Amino acid sequence: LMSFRVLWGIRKPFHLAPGYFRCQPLSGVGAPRWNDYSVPEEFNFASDVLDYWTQMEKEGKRGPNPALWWVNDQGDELKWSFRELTDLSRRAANVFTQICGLQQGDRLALILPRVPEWWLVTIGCIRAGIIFMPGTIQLKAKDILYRLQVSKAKGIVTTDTLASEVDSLASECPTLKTKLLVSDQSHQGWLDLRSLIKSASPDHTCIKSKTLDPMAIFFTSGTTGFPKMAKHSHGFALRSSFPSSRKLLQLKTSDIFWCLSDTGWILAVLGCLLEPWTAGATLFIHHLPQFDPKVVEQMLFKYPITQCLAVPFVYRMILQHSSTSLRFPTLEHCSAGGEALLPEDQEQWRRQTGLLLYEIYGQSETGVSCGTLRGMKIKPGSMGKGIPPFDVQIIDDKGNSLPFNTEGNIGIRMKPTKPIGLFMGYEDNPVKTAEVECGDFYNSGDRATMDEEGYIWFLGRNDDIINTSGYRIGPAEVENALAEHPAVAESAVVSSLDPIRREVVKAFIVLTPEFVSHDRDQLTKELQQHVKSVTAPYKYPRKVEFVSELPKTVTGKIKRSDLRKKELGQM
Ligand code: BCO
Repeated sequence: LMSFRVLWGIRKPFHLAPGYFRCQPLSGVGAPRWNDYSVPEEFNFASDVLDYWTQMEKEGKRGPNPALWWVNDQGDELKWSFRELTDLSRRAANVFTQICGLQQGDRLALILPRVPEWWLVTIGCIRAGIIFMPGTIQLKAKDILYRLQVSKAKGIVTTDTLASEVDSLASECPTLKTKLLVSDQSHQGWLDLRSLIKSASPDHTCIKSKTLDPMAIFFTSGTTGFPKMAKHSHGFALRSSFPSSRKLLQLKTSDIFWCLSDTGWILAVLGCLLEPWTAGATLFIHHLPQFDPKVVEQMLFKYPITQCLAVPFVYRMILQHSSTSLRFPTLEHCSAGGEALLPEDQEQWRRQTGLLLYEIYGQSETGVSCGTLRGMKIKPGSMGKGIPPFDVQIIDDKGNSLPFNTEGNIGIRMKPTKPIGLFMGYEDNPVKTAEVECGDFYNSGDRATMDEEGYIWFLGRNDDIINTSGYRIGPAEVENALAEHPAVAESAVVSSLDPIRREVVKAFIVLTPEFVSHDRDQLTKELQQHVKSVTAPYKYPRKVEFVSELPKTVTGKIKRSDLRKKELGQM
């Protein structure tokens, strides 16, 4: 097999296909066959992709735009070229291995807001083979404790807002050896990542990672229990180079791409790292500690951003809060993912901005598995088609492909060969991994239909998982948080329709006798605040209903499905 480095050496990064990712005709019809790509045995995004662009810059073959263009509310701006990124991320890799003693295969929890160091840590980890585990800055002590313990993390990188929380639980994490801080202040017991990077050597030899070696772990919520660890290989990063993936956004070196995902999600690794930099484009980032649609709008007017990727809620909020024209001077292409896009939002965006809004779909287990490719006909309400090498089918509960226009689960073929980009499994959890295997398919648990043209129409979930504003929330996570409050005898948490957020978390609560006579509005606020304080605040119930009892089965199990169907207008 030709090495990926040689491949990049041909200096045609936008035309990788010929003879390399071989697409064989399927039964003579000329369509690319699923999972029929030659894959190099070794791949490393840092050395094979970023260092390629660094070389292009050195040879004057890339253009003047930076690789990273970062801004904040205070008017600070930072621009890093690929050359600087390479230099700094090599230093970061040396910090991890030489100063922290981390080794290939060790796990590092990464809980940072949108600060430039997030990119140095992710790339430094990729260079050193350290498995990074992104987490949202909204995580609270218990969430972090769980993550550190279950992953046996050797290190954590975070900011001073979470340093004390981590200190309060570090004694319960015997594997945790290294605490790295990104801050202007020093904190006892923590290493100062910025100054270590500054003084570290820029000479680092990138590991020769196998394409199927682990690269990252994403925590993802399930119907029961605590979040699972979806593990991805370096091949996940390789998938962004596949011609089929490149068709999605069709980024060029001259593009300035803004992905608004929080750094804790797989969407950030895709949209704020792999997609733009595979194309040699500029990644634009606003620090945006608090989401504000006005700020997003201002940025789209002020900076020469050409492409934007965000959850549908972000576009909806821009439309709702804007009183002026939304004809952005340089914006050409907009994509939405993380939750279903409403046709009315799509239409309003088109009317106000003159731009189409393209939908993408995926999960922490899959990355982007479906989408409307740039330039492809948009069918409002459909999230587009499966993106090779994924063979996306609608399947029944036994893993049989269903006929067109028949409701079933969204499945991705994983047998006889697992396609590059699909997760490796839930770490240390063969039972949960087996649960999502359905015949020859990975079963996403998302319900949909497929029409005769291969467009997929999302219908929702038939389990208790809540998807709100692009967050996937397991009801048990919220119920456990509520249970810690003395007012809560028991609770059931479900998804509920909402005019602004489309779906929100709703808690049905049975009060303990002492609290039955308390003011309900006051209690609602107190319980919401309580959830925000014990777990990541995005999970808090935006709706609360106090009930005298919860619907139960004869064996005493709470029937969440009855409540959910009622809330979603399905009964
Ligand atoms: O609404 P409230 O103000 O009452 O509460 C908000 C926050 O104010 C609050 N909060 C945040 N940090 C806090 C805090 N409270 C106390 N302490 C803190 N440290 O908690 C609530 C959080 O809700 P939110 O995050 O939804 O807030 P907001 O401002 O409405 O944000 C809107 C979005 C759209 C920016 C946000 O919802 C978001 O980022 N959503 C996207 C998530 C995402 O990226 N999903 C992609 C997942 S990956 C995937 O789908 C695969 C695709 C291939």
